[in-house]
Amino acid sequence: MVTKEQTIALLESISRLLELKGENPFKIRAYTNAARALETFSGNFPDLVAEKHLEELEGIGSAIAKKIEEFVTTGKLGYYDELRGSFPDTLSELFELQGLGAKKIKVLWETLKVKSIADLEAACRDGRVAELPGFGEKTAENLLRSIERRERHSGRHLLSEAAIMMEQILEHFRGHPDVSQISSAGSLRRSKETIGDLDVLIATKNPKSITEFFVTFPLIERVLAKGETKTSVLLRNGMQSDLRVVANHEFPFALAYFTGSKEHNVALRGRALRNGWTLNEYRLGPEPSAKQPPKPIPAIDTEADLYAALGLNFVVPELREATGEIEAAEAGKLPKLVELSNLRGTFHAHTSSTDGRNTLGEMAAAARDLGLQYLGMSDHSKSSFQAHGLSEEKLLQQVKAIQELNAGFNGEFWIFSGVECDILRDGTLDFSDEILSQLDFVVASVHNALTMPEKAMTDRMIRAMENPCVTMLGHPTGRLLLSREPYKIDLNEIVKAAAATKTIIELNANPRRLDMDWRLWRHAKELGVPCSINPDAHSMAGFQDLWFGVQAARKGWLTREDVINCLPRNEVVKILKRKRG
Ligand code: DGT
Ligand code: CA
Ligand code: CA
Ligand code: ZN
Repeated sequence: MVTKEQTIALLESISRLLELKGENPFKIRAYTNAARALETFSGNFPDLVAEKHLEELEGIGSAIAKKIEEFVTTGKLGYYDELRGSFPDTLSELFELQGLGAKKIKVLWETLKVKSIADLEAACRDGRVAELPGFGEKTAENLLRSIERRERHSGRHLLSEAAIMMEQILEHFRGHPDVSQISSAGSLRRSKETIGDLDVLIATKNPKSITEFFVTFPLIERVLAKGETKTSVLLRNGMQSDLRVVANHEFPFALAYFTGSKEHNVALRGRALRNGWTLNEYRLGPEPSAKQPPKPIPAIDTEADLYAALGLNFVVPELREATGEIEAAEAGKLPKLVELSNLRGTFHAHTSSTDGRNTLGEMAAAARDLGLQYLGMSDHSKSSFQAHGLSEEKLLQQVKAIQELNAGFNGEFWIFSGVECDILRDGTLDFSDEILSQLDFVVASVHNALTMPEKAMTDRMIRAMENPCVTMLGHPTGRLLLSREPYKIDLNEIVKAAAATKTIIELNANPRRLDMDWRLWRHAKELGVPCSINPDAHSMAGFQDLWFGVQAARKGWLTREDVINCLPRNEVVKILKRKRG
């Protein structure tokens, strides 16, 4: 069945193709508007289409409504296939490059016959791109850099984007009579911050029917390989997906094996061997070459049974990275990891007064609708002019507006007033202590002068943390996954300084950031540095990112006791105040 997300992807593809054709802007906008309208529609999508109510959504006209109906009822859209036919398939990969939109791609295609990234690289290198009107040498250089960056991260994708696509695949199989068990596996199931390919595992009595049905998934670009137990496909968004099909009794073994990580699997196999067993993706059996007779093998119906058979407590997929989880599972010392439902509130959100999309009231309502009891607002400070940072005056006005809103909540919800204050080049802050001390909390972040040498950058952040007004350090490394490297800093020193200055470190939940990285949290926890899982929300929908933050915290072995926004309001207040004496 065609889903809302697939329809949105289709509408967006159409608008890009129309732009490439040079169609009039109104027509192009009609498709992007329709995509936006579906994004915000929260009702039942199949019913909306079946009952012919599409046109009632603002932004969808009758022509597009008809196309959506055709796509949803037949799984195809003639108009789209025709449009696609007029361009080479490889042209779509150009859209993956930063700094290149449809207008420029159109020029490159029409004047230089550039139809792939390889063509573009050649045209940048031999100077043809620099000579094009509206391009120039600087643009050609930037494009080369984008191409290099893409190669460096080649084929990896953000967890958030992979997760959406996986939902679509699982949705495709929903209700299929031959599916006995189904699960995602691989790095996605482990909630890694970036994902190579999408691994799907299905247990069935009828592998043929499952494989045939998989290749009818509407978002497939090309089938790469189709076999009895494994099928690989390339999806339209450039991701690859591997489907493995097994028998029901093999499922727990295959699920553990294909979830990985490889290193975790190796450790499991080693433990099996000590009992005289061999473990692979299909079974746990006696090891023929074992010196002693194997121990009896218990019945295994689930992954948990498998861990139990190996003398281990169940290890959740997030922890299967071979960083000591096996030893902890053996000793019964795995931590009880934080869960999304443990969050009582959150910090770090922006409003339309700076670069956010919603008002203070709307952001508060969105946080409250998620069941949170408090929200810490932190718009940008004045030096972040590209993000429309607040002046002192505007900031104090916002503090007043927050007080008024709080008075109306009757204690059922609370907004903390704060700011995301720029850390200036020398480690001083963008606002004076006199201003900052009027706020409930301060997130201090680096937003400019990103290319300092490591020692200078580290000292800069440490100096900021030494200010008693600074409650927490925002996105400590500034990395943007798959697009911008972290600042050069000594994170161990930063974590040490956070402990010494009683500064909280943010786990920025934006799926492009997930900063500070999960690999450092155990160290931070040992030193007693608290974590705050912050959405860095720029719209009401931004609070949804908290899930990614929680998954990253879980990968970092954090429990609810390690995360300050699991505390009720009256207790979190004490933590916010503890540096200020
Ligand atoms: P990715 O796709 O690069 O983000 O990472 P994974 O972990 O999803 O890796 P992938 O897709 O190559 O393979 C899925 C899982 O299958 C992997 O986590 C562990 C298992 N696996 C794959 N190849 C091997 C192998 O050679 N040995 C062992 N022990 N396990 C393997
Ligand atoms: Ca994978
Ligand atoms: Ca794979
Ligand atoms: Zn920021």
